[in-house]
Amino acid sequence: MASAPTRDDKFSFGLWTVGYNGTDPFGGPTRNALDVVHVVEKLAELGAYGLTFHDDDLFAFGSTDAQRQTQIDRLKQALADTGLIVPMVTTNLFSAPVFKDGGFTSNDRDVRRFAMRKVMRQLELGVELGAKTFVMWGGREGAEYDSAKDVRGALERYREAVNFLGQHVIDQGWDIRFAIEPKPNEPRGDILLPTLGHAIAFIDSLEHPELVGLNPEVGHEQMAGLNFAAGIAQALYHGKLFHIDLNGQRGIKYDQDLVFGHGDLHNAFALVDLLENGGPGGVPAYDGPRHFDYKPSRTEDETGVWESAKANMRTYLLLKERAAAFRADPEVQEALAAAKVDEIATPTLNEGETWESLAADRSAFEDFDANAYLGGKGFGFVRLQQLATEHLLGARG
Ligand code: ASC
Ligand code: MN
Ligand code: MN
Ligand code: MN
Repeated sequence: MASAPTRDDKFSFGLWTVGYNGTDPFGGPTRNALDVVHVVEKLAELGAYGLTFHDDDLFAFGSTDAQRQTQIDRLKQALADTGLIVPMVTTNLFSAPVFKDGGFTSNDRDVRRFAMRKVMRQLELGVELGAKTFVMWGGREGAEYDSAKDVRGALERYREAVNFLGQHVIDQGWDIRFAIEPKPNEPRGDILLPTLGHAIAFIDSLEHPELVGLNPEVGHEQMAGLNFAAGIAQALYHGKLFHIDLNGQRGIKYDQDLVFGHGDLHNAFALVDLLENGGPGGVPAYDGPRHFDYKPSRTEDETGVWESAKANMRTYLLLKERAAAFRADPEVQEALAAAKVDEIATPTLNEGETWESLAADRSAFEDFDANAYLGGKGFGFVRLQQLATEHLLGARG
């Protein structure tokens, strides 16, 4: 059975996650607010290593400079007392009324300039606290009505903002990178950069693409009906997995933000296997924070909040243990070989092959028996998936 989480596991939580008070579009809070110092102490006690936050999570929107500083000082003291770190920060450009049509892409230019200043302020605080990643979740960057938003214009303003902030980081010599977090919809009817693929194409268009990567969230890709583990594999392929938001989602519906694993458990298993064993030679493919962006259900009391925080970490560690057993099982290794999973690593062309040499290779076409595949040997993918399922269920080794 998986051991208790330690700081080496690099588990982090948003202040807004365990701090979620249960408010949803149909009802108000079901829990009292949690103080940041209490949250830091509890997370440290439970084995997490990091806390992340939006500016407005720590000091309410509209706080005076003095109120803001008081909260920053209280957080700093709690970090010093517990040894917790702040690996990532982000800005809230979605809650305040001023952002009703977005921040970087509001049709109102004054709002866009205000949004940039709000981000600059939080960026500076993040650097001061040692954060290495600055997440950009553009929740309100979108529209409900096609006639109301010039999408090309909005993308150009988004690009202008990210280019500007990247140059700011370069000019200041700061050691922090940006991570864009896609989401298809909610709270807007349609959000710009709705999936990992859209965001990767956008990042490629930036002035300093090396400064900008992705913060994929499990549920956000699954809200678009996409395979999260496959999306992470592509993010890794492009060198863009800068950060990750782990949680659970059950199908295409509102953003559930369930505990990690309380959604598509098979996909969570594949994800942990990829993160932990997917690097060259079976080493971890990702060494950044394992960040939980979930919401303790509004049915729970504060005890339930901490139980759910523990559940995220425990499920991750259990899946890590199950994935290691899966990789070590000789029958799995044999099934992987039979399924030719490794053969995808072999280039399709021979070294130095030209179109002439391929055209002259009779074994590739004229003498190749394509018809033998009808009734011929299968790949055994289903057997492999059943082995994965049995490991996931703890039924083997
Ligand atoms: C973020 C982030 C989200 C949203 C959401 C706010 O910064 O990663 O998914 O904000 O958690 O409710
Ligand atoms: Mn430059
Ligand atoms: Mn979410
Ligand atoms: Mn998120």
